[in-house]
Amino acid sequence: FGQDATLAGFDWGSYLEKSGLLAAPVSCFRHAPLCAQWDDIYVGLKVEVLNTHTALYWIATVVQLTGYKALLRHEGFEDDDSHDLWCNLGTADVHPIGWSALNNKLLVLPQEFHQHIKDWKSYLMKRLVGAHTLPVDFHVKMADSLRCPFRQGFRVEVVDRSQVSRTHLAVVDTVIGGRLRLLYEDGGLGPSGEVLSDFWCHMQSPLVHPVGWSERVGHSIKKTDENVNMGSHPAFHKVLQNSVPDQFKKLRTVYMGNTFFEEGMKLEAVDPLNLGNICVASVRKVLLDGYIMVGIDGVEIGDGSDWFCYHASSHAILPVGYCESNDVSLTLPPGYNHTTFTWTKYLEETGTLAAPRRLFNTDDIGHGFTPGMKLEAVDLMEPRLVCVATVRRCVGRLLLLHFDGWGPEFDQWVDCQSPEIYPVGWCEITGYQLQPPIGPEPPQGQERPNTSKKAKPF
Ligand code: MLZ
Repeated sequence: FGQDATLAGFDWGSYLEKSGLLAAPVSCFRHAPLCAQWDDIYVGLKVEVLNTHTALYWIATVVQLTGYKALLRHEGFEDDDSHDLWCNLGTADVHPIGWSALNNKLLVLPQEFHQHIKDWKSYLMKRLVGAHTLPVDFHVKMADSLRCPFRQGFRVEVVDRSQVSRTHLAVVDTVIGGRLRLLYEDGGLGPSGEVLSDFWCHMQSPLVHPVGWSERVGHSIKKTDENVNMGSHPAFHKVLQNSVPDQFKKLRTVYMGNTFFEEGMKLEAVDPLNLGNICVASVRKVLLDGYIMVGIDGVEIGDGSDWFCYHASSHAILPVGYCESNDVSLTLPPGYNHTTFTWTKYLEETGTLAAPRRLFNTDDIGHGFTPGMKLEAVDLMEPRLVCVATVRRCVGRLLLLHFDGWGPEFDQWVDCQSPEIYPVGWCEITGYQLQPPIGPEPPQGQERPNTSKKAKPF
């Protein structure tokens, strides 16, 4: 029966069986294909599935679900799990019961059963009456949710990976599963035409914006160096087309009124260059449309080039005291230590105010992730890579992700609604390459060392 597991490279099914861990359900990932439909997908459903060896269809029951992958048991095997087969519901030739009949395909009893099921028509009837099956529009919905408003040649503004405080114009080169490969307009080409500087992000990433955004909100943007000619790259052969706000995710509108964030106010923020650290930070500048520039206390270079833009609704900025009340180790400015640091003293010493708690988006939204769940997650420091990962902690709407096989210094805090995390099986559906774990898993339960070492930007 079924598909060749090696075709997909890394095999989630046997990996999870070995670790005994669960995958986060598709319904946890709001931006993921079929998220809204996933309530209709559960253990016990019966489907018609193609046997790729015989090119015939037969009935199977979903006996386990991990992300998009279902473990199927063909009708007739009853309690015998020896022929169970993992298949990706997003890619496999699986259909609701009744589909074969409607589409003039044959449902054929596999050879193995000819012996012990004599009257298979009445056997099937008995098994199928009242059975639950896939929604009829399952594949239509799947195709709908894979549509993407971006294609090669679209221009966007995106964070400049060489200087995170500014954006830069870039052109979409490739789109895979809603993830964009962006080429900076003056990124440069190497001797054999290879791109010297690119950036990957999901189209709903907070790092990417329509053309004109930086000017509108007052964010700094790098001027494109006209001397660098990208013309020989295929993405630049297209008639370039400016992206528009409609193509992007709407952020919640924040009323800035007269008690919004103010320059100098203190907060806690995820360090954009060290995503495993939540640091003592300051509002450095207030832009328009609810955006602020944030600097990490004590490690700023001083010229503003390492400030980072966060929207007021971002999960990555947190009120003073958030780490302490959630038992997360706050990364302190150099020269401070955990035995003596208190926010009250620090605010007094620095003559500053804490940003008011109500300005932050810390709504607990009941996301459904729990520690130990597996998923496919972007390594945001090398955002081309989608990796095998595990939820290590859940704190409010934040998830601490661990990349399987990598040390805890690679762990990253992300929002539970981040568009850069995907259910198990997403890469297989979209054709994105999945980075398997490297080496043996390090022992569980290690605490992340609280270093302030800066990782290289992205
Ligand atoms: N070049 C990097 C790759 C790290 C990717 C880790 N992904 C979880 C390194 O080897 O450090």
